[in-house]
Order: sequence, then C-alpha cells, then structure tokens
Amino acid sequence: MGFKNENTWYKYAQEKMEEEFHKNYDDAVSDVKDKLGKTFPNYIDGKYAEATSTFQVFPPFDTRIRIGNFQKSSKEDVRQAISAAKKAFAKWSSMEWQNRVRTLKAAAERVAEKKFFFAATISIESGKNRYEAVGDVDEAIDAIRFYCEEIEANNDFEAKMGKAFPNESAKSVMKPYGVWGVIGPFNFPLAIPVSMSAGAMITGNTVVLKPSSDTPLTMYRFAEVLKDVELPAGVFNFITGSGSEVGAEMVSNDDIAGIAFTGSRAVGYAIAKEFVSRRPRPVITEMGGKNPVIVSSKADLGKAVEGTLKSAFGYGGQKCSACSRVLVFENIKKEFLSILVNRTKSIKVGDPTKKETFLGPLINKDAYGKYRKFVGVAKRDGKVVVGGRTLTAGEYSKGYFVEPTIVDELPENHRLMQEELFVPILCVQSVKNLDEAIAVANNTEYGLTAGIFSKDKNEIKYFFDNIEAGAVYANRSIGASTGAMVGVQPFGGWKASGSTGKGAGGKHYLQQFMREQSQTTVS
Ligand code: UN1
Repeated sequence: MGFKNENTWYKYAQEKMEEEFHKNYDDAVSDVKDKLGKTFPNYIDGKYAEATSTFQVFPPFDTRIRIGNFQKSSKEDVRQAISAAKKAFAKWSSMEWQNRVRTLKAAAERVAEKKFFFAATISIESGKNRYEAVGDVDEAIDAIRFYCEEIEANNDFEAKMGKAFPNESAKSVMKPYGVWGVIGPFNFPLAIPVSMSAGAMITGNTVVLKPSSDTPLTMYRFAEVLKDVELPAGVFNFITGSGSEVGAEMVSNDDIAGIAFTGSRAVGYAIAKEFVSRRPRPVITEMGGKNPVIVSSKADLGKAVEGTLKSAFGYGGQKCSACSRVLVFENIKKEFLSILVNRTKSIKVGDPTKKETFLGPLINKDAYGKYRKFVGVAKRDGKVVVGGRTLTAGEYSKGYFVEPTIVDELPENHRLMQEELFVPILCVQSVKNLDEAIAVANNTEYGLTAGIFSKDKNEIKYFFDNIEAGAVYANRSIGASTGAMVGVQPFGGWKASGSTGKGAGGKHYLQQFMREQSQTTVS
C-alpha cells in the first residue's frame, strides 16, 4: 500500500530513457502547435457552447503565434453553467461513491496517457520548461488518484460514533455542499485547477471552473478528457472570461455553495469577503507567499545554492512557493553569494519548449512591466548583483524574457522584502544567527513555504519548531521551498497565504468540500 507519485522524469531517468522522454515531448509540441489557432468553446452541461464574443491568447515566448480564441462569457453564460451544475448535483451526490471514484480514476489514466500532450500545451501556454510542465501534469494525475485513494481508505469519511444512551445508535457522515466555483491560476494551469476540481467532485459536489485567462487551453483539454471518460453532463463545467464578469458572477451567485480559489492575495481576500457577506459558505483560498530560505554557516553550500536557485528562478519565480528572500549567515554570505551569482549567470533563458531552456518568459506584459519597475526600485534602494535586464534581441524579441536577478543591501522592511513579486527577483539579507534568521523569516504577512540549509540537526529542529509556514523543507536541493508533491508534502498557507490551514494533497483537504451530518436512530 501507500500512494505512488507519477514522477515521470525521475522514472525515465532511472530507466535511462531520457532520450525517449525528450522525443515524446518534442513530438507532442508539434502536435499541440498543429492544433492551435482555433476558437475554443465553453463546456457547459456536457455540451460545447459559445458566448457572443471571444478573446485571444498568445504564447508568452512568441506573441506572433495565436493559441486560440476563447469565450468572453457573460454573467448569463455563467448562470447557465451554474444551473447545469445544480441540476447535475442531485444524481452525482447521491450515487455510490465507488462510481465517482471509478470515473475520476479513469480521467487520471487518460491524462497519464496524454501526459506529453498536456505538458506541451502547458509549456506553450504558460512558458514553463519541459521538466516543470511534465511535473505540472504529474501533479494533476497525482491529485486525482490521491483523492480517490483517500475516499477509499476513509470509506467516504463515514464514522461510527459513541453511545450516550443504550437505545441510541449514531454515526457521522460527510455530505457534499452543492455547486463549487473553482477559480484557477495561470502558473499551474493543470495541477491546481484539477486538484481543486477533483477535490470537489470526488466528494460529490459539482463544479463550475474558470481558468486563468492567460492559460485557458490546458483546462479546456481537461474538459475534453472528462467528456471522454463520460463524466455525467453538468458535473464539470468549463467557462472562460474575465474576473469582473465570470469571477464576479460566481462569487455573488446564491447557487454557488463553495469557492475554491488559488491566486493572488488581493483577489483572494476580495473573494472571501464578498462570498460570505450574505450567508456563511466555505471558501478555500490559497494565496501568495514571501518565502524565505535560510542558509546557515553549517550548510552544504553547493546544495544551498542549487536549492535556492531552483526555488527562486524555476518558472521565473512565478510560483507562490518560490523563494524570494534568502537569509544567509553573515560569515558565509560572501562565499555563498559568489557561487550563487555564478550559477545564476549560467541559467539558460529561452523558448520553454527547447530542451536546454531552464527559464522561459514571464507570463504576460503586466508581469514584464512589474519586473522592470521592481528592478528600478532595487537599483535605487539596494544593489543589483546580477541580472536586472529585460531581453529583447533575436530570439527574445517576440516574448517577455528577462534575466534572473539578485538584489542585495535592501532594508528588511523594504517593500521588495515584504511584497510578493512573482518575477525572478531574489533578495538577499545577511543574518547573525538562527534566532535572527527565524525572526526575519517570520517578519512577513505571508506564511506559505520556507526552507533551511544546515547540517546541524538541532538547527533544523529549531527551524521546524519556530517557522511560521505551511510547507517547510530542510536541505532540499531540488527546490528549497518549491516542488511539494501530492500525498507527500500537503500544501497550504498560514497567515495571509491561506484561509483554511489544511493543505492540498494532504489528509485533511477533502473534508473541506463536505459538511458533517450526525445521524441518530433510537430503537
Ligand atoms: C503555487 O505556486 O500556486 O510546491 C503552488 C510547489 C507546487 C505548488 C505551487 N507543488 O511548488
């Protein structure tokens, strides 16, 4: 027993099948490119449907290519999706849970069969490199399978209760709420919306999903998978459009029973506030981070540099788990920084579908503008030790490419040290000892992830005991604060990073989509 992660790249590498991995991915890129440029409909009540107008989506590395036209849905379109989901709820919620598990497991198998197709779609749409794109798909597959296994292992969370009186027998059952509005981010276009939607559906709820308008194609492809595996009509509805139309209708509509949201803090707060303003309803929000990594004088510096680099610059810092502050003991700062700067200079920036690329483009023009602005502020108030330029020549001219950037000498309470930036800018701060490191690390409104590098067990224990964050790692060179795996590292934010304190991919996630009913019979 025990949950098994999909772990595609790791498995190919173990079997010495790297070449096959690359060929599969490269073939999938051609296949995905051949299928771009169309008009992609919504998927409502088991049918494809068009709104009255559309918006265009372009790959962030080459805006001459058109990914497609997507539906600019109106509030009325959203209401149709919600009513389809409401209608489907009666049957879906009352069937044996084994049937829901069977359908969703089939969906996970189908995604696994098409994993390179999904990965190529993710790279083209989000600018994520091939390894991380495959990781995104793996995470989606894992989430569905893990949640199915949790339902099985817990018998749908039904529990026999105690006996207060001899003639009473009581049990507790967990029941779904109804229709969930699921609002996804651009940065994990498959894993995160799939995890939230699967959590809702496996527990008997139905879903209206709004993907990010930067990356709608990936979840459109997932809707196709759900159609292929014959998920009953209306259980999952896919609808594209703006936050101000689609998102706003979802949040204010009385027929939405719960909201699951992953994205920025500003939007998460606004949603949570509005959603419960008329009556109590569950809201699961996963928001930003300002994740610190501590490098102790007892660290293996090689591992610390690798872990920090991957965590800060993987997908251009556009992960809420990204490391954006590295807190280094002052006696090793010079040495650590010089290795880190050299490694940063060697990062290959480029077309994310190319094998050698580590860092693709930023997601869009806004992010590009933000990067420029923050670099300006960093130059004024601190010192940019490497990077800091946008890349515009040759192959870079058609997309939003920037250099990974490290900033030193900013005061601890400076806005770049406090605000989530979501671009590849890493701030360095020196600290005297672990006490100070933890104090600085916790000096943020956020509390999502954190890391430490130290060979000293006591330091690691002290870190785990005192750090305020939901997913924390010691000595993880594959990602100092990133790369939580489903069923292994439950992923949820503390403080301003999340509203429920229960991580996705963990043991307490699914119950959030259910409400308890105690059932007592007197004989
Ligand atoms: C996010 O960026 O929204 O731990 C979540 C990680 C991923 C999840 C990131 N599994 O990096």
